[in-house]
Amino acid sequence: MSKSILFTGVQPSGFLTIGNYCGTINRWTEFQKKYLCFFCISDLHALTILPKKSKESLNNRILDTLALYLSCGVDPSKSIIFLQSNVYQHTQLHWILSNFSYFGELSRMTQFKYKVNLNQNSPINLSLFSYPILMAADILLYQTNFVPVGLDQKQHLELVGTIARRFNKRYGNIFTIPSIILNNVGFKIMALQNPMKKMSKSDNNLNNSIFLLDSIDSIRIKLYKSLTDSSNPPEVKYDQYNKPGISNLLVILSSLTGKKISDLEIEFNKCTYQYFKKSLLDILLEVILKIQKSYFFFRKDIHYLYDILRLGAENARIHSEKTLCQVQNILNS
Ligand code: AQP
Repeated sequence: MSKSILFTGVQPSGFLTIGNYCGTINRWTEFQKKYLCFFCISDLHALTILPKKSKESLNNRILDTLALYLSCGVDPSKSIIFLQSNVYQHTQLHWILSNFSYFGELSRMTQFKYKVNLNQNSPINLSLFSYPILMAADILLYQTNFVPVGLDQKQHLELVGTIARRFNKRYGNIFTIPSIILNNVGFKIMALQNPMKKMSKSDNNLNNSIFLLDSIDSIRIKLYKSLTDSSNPPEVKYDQYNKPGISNLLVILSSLTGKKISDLEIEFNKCTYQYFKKSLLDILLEVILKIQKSYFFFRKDIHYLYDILRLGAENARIHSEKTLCQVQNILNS
């Protein structure tokens, strides 16, 4: 029996954060054993917020992201790793699907509204608005069964299902309807200085995010400076509304160790925040330094990285072309 298909990706819009890691990347090796996985580097998506950056800088970010995929355990001999812009079928299907996507539903996307709000003084790119349609093309081209994402992408995924159903209703069962995989813990890691908002790789305040490539000192400083609360005595307890900072740190620790939050609350009962942060720092460094060790090994070998992208694109084109042909045939008939 052939394996189910899983599609996932990251935009090379900055260095990956522990938000990206806890939200989805930490399970990629597990998925790789079960499914035929497509790991995309979504450079076209990154253009929605990087239009002014030079090509070289985007290029470097692509290679950084690829080397991070490898150091997080993605294996090019088992999975298909590719660059979105190398597979033209994505933009082609994007345009076709635009005809099955409504202005109203795109206007309701909270991430779009959030990003518009962040950039109030700049013009809004059309690409930022139609981002979920390109995401629909990415996923539907591969007849994907499963898409692991963090909570911020859940609404987009639901829209992908809506677009696919709309198309199928008119033309028959062309697209597989994908199911979302959401981690039980870590699906929304919050910013360290402002735990009411999501940790993001493109956040202008670097102290809000721990990056997988941060130095030990930087991780230590960011973690120690992270916002907690003034409970007296200190209380390491999950309470998202009254103690968002400590709750966020508990979620990160739970995600990295696999321990339940309720067990961590008992373990750190009556401990100072300083002690709690030190324990989290030890675990964080253990995870991140292991990733960094192989990252620097892979990142040096540019030829190897380009070979992976070349082979990955060839494979991705073969798979995606089948669906695109089917769609084009049905539209032209
Ligand atoms: N803070 C987060 N907590 C949990 N999961 C997260 N993800 C992102 N941030 C968090 C998940 O990581 C995957 C890759 O994200 P993306 O590159 O597609 O873009 P994003 O969701 O917009 O992530 P960022 O880091 O916030 O990027 P920028 O700053 O460029 O917008 C996705 O599965 C996402 O859910």
